[in-house]
Parts: sequence; C-alpha cells; structure tokens
Amino acid sequence: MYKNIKQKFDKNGFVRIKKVLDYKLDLEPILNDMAFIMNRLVHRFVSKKEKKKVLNLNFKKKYSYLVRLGIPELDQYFNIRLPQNNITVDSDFFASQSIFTLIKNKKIIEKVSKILGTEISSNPCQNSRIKQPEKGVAKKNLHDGLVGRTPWHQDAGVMNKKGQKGTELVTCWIPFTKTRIENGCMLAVKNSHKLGLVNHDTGSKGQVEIKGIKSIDNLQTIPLEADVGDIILLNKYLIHCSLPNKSKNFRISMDLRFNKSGQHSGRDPLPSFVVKSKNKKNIKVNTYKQWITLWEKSKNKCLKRKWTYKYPLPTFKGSKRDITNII
Ligand SMILES: O=C(O)CCC(=O)C(=O)O
Ligand SMILES: [Fe+2]
Repeated sequence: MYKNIKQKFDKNGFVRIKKVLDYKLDLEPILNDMAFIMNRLVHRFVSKKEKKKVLNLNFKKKYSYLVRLGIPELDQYFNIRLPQNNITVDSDFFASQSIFTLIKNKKIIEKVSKILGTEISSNPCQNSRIKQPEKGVAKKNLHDGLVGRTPWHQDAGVMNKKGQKGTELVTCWIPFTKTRIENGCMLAVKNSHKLGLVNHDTGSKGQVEIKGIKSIDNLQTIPLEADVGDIILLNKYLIHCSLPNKSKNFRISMDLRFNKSGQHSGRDPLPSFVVKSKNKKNIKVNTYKQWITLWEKSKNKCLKRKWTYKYPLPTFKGSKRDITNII
C-alpha cells in the first residue's frame, strides 16, 4: 500500500482524502451565500406577480426557475472568478467572505502542502459548478463544464503558456453534494498524468478539449466519486472529464487551485497570493477586504481590452502529441 498522500498522488495523478471538511463549518456557509445570490436574482429578474411564490421555493427549485428564465450568463453570478470575456466595470462574481475563508482553509492547505511543500499560493484558476439533472440543462449548455458535462482535458491546458509547463499546480476539487457516477462525478484516464501535456482543441463554448478519446477502446478510466467533506487533489496533467448528471438531484462542486509560490499563476493578471509560508511576513492577504481589492485591481487592468485571460491551446507541431497517438 502507498504510505502517504504524496506517494498516492504521484502514483495515480490524484488522491481522494476523506473527511477533511465539516459540512456545517466549511461548506454550508457557501451554500447559504448562493441562496442569498439567488434571492437577489429573483428580485431583479422575476415578475412582481410571481416573486413571492418564487422566493418561497427551496434551493433547487429556485435555481431551476432562474435557469428557465434564460438569464444571460447565469452561471457567472455563482462563479468564483471574473468572467473570461466581455468584462465590464459591473462584472460581478461570487466573491463572498465564505469563499475567501474556504481558500484560506487550514485543513485544505495542510493537505495540499503534503504535495507542494511549505510555500504555497492560491491560484486564480477556480470555478464553482452547479449542475442540475441533465434534463433541465439547455441543449447549448450540455457540454459546458460549469453547468453540464465537462469535456476531457488536463488542467494545465487552461493556463497560459508560462503556466502550462513551468508551474506546479494542484487542483483541489470539493464536493458540496455526494458525487457518484449517476450524478456526474469526474472520470480520469488511468496513469495519464505521466504523459505530459497533450494536444488540446477548442471544444463547446470555447473550452479546451482533448479530442479523440472516445475512439480509444482499451482506455482504462477511473470514476472519481466523493462524499461531502472529502476533497480530491489532481495533478495538472491528469486527463479527466465529468460525466452527465443523470440523477434527480443537483451536483454542486468547487475547484480551487494552488501552486508553489514564486511560480506563474498561468492566469495573469488575476490575483495569486501566498496562503502558506515558513516566513509569516510573506502572507500579505489576511482579510476579505484585501482579497476583494486584489480582484478589483485586476478587473481594472482588463477593462480596456475587455477580456480577462486567454489560454492558448496547448498544441504541438504535427499530431505527435494527439492522445490517439500516445496511448
Ligand atoms: O467538476 C467538474 O465537472 C470538472 C472539474 C475539473 O475539471 C477540475 O476541477 O479540474
Ligand atoms: Fe479539470
């Protein structure tokens, strides 16, 4: 058996660590803040006649109601980073105290430090994903990883060139609902973290996607199921996707990321800041207000050009690094 987190992580390209977080303490505050955002959206978008009825709905029904209204970019109100494109001075994102507290959560950072060591920064490649049962998802969003199925990819593929190779990045995937095959857990290609960066293409809605995986019959895949309280750490080269939510329940998760301090975040100019160091003086972001100020500053840098970040597709000359040629 593998003795510790680092050994498991290096061997498999991922590690699931059970019972790290406490639902009431660490996770419920975020769901409560999401419920608060939903109420704001009801006040803004729902007709006077319907408002009272909708405000009384539970979390799932209220969210589904809002989806049916066709509010443009609904997922951005719940996402924990600025939008990639069309950024304006009013661009909002889900930047609550509860999210900042999760990023700084000592229980998470302690586990991540088993892999990255003592000098760790928060990486701004981070997302929240509220996935309804697939039958409630609009056709155009079926393959949008924030609300539907996530395409096959390596996390290094969503970083800029500097980050793709040089940065030691660890993804920390956090379920807010029990996540199984039926409700769309992630699926990883066994041992794929040993392949290095492979060719990606442009997928649905401009996402990066590794194409050609379906045609490989003998590929071994591993479902990454998890319970509430668990976390899953991923290597940046592990090839993974997520399955459709075929259940009747929601599937909610967040993915935070961390890298070794001093390395590129791979997503300039979004904020990256030290969350752990032997020298406490390196930890300069201690309060929610300081954190939010960093995001506002990076937003201001992007306003003129209207986009926030780009990820140049990892592509290599010829087809040598196509997954179909490697496996
Ligand atoms: O939760 C998902 O659908 C995908 C998550 C993912 O790709 C990640 O956390 O890197
Ligand atoms: Fe990913």
